[in-house]
Amino acid sequence: MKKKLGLVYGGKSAEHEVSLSTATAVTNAIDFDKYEVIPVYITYEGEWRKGEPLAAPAESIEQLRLAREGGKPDCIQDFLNGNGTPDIILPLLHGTNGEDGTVQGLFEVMNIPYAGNGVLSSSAGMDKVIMKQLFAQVGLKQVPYVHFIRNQWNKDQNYWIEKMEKELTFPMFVKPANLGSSVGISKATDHDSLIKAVEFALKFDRKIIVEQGVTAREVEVGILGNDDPKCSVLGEIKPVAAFYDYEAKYQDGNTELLIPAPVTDKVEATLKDMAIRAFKVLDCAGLVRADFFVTAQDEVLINEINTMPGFTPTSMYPLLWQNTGLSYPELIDKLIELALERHEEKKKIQYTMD
Ligand code: G1L
Repeated sequence: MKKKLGLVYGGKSAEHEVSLSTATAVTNAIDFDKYEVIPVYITYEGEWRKGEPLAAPAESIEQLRLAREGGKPDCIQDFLNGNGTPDIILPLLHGTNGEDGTVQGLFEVMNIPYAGNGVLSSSAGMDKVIMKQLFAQVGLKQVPYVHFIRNQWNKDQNYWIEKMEKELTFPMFVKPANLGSSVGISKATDHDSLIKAVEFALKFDRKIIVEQGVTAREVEVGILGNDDPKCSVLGEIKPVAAFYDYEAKYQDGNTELLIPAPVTDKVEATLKDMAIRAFKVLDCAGLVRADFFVTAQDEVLINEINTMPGFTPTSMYPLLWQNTGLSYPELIDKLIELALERHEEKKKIQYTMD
């Protein structure tokens, strides 16, 4: 019997289209002799539509944008009733309800194995402040930052401005704490732009983080595994043009990837050790991409970890593993294997005293 593999993609998110391309790429890498691939499309409105099993890889993203007729609406109900429930799920979703742990919680309740991070690491990884507090707990070096909530800002704006200007130096990066993407982020270069940046970020979240800007190289590593995770080779993101702001940075063509990243053996060892500690302190599972700053003095600072990294064959995470000797199809197989392994582990847990 082939295993029924559910691909859950789309979603109520700005990254809906990215999710569709990712799902298309994944269908092109899956072994159809081994798996029956079931597409589950979540519309922009949040409606779940489960399609018929795919006979072959999707030829375009449009094929995966399931119409209501093709898929039944509200298939969450179908899932819960056990009609054609997948044996294992790949959640290819971004942002709210995708990588914040809520959809992972649904799969937990349904007792279906799923690839990637669980509820705790997904939600902790979505909140930049919580993530940094956990990093600090295990002594990971990071850039200085200040954080507060809307209510605190409204009560005493001057206190917070003074605190930021005392503890941090310009430029500063002002960010909503809870967003996966770069919406609401801006750079503050002086007192006035700092206030504007905070007011702007507060439109997108009630919790704000203000980070000190650093002049450093950006180096990333892929981590793969469950209880004994392993690191990939390192990759560096090099901005090509002089413009190095948040909008421009991740647009196609504005950066160049260097794999492996040209760093010393010592930097590489330090970075990998920090990456594993970060993975463990958030209790991650399956995969994580960990992002670092490496200064001109070879100081290594952790920036953040991404529990749902970009995942097309040309994204950093799959490229890092390809350069480590694991092809894209092999990587997907490994993530499925890790999901099943973790599910088996969970089954061993005793929930009652008798
Ligand atoms: F389930 C996997 F394979 F672990 C997995 C799930 C999701 C890997 C990578 C991703 N990433 C994404 O879904 C995305 C954030 C690129 C979609 Cl928008």
